[in-house]
Amino acid sequence: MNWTVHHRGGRFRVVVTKTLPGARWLEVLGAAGCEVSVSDSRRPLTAAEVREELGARCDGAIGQLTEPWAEELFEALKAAGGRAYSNYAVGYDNVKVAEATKRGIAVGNTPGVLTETTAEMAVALLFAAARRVPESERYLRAGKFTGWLPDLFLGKRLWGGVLGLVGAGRIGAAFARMVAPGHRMDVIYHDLHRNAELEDFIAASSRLGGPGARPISCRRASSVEEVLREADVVSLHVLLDPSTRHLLDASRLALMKPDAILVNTSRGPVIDEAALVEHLRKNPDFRAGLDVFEREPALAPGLAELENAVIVPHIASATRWTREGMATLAAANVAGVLNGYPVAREVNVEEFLAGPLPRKAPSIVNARELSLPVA
Ligand code: 8YV
Repeated sequence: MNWTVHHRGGRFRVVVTKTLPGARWLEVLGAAGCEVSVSDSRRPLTAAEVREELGARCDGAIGQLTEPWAEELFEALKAAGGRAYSNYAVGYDNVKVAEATKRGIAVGNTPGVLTETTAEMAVALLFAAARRVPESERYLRAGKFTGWLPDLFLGKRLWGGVLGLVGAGRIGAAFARMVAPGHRMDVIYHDLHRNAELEDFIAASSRLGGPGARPISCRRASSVEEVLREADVVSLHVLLDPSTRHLLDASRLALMKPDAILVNTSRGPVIDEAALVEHLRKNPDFRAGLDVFEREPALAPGLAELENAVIVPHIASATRWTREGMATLAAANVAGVLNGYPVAREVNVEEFLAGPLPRKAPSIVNARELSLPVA
């Protein structure tokens, strides 16, 4: 593994543990007076490797979901003079924010820029699973298609069904907006908070109708179990914490319709993956579309052999625009904190990425705890 240094001689020193897409993020850091040390490693770095590069002098770091940003690394960053860290992700279950806060280190993430992109992957997984796209493609490529048949790869009709969300935040709501009106699906969601905006959107879409379109509804369920029982499609959009680890275990999977479709673009450990493999084996009409896995990059034994599972390698946010945008937001978080810019209350990412960068840190999750100025 090599580290490449950009903008040598800058006032600040920033360590970036993976080469990020695009050029803007490096421009942002350069303009903010940062010398940037970037790893070219294609495998996850160990804490020891990151610590070594932080060295004796480091003001900020941009890291990845695959790295444990906890006591050891924040202690090393603090000892090197560090004040800012940004995850290259919206989720930050790999970060012990309290350990950073304790040491006066700001923690950034990259919300907004991956909302629709991630929802699009949930849509892709849903339709691939419902209409058995990867399975039938494998059959075709294997030369098994010897003639049209009336019952070849019968799938599941989504039109008029019930769309279930576990978690109706930014990404969950975007997914529902993309699917429910066009396929005239009723929405049932479980979330700690009511999503009135989503409810209003579905009500307005229902009124718009269209030729022969049935009215559609959106209802907040009082429990996850209610969503699982009623929905034809269940898409997971929760963050990972102790309350959501193995949220879908064997007993909750058993509540779902035998031909339901389960989509997961959130975090792998939200599903007990071994239990899901068992459930998929026992219920051949049940389907799963998975972007994330419990022990990435490993898959639960048997999962890869199951035809009723559609699996992709954690790429839900992987469009060029989004990944370049994530890099710019992460860079702006670190550059903003180091330069003493205020933290944005909310950022319009389209505007933030298109124009000259506002002199703000776009998303710092412990801004209040650190009493950083907010604008
Ligand atoms: C990325 C993600 O795949 O943002 C997140 O929380 O899971 C995805 O956008 C990942 O973070 C890349 O590091």
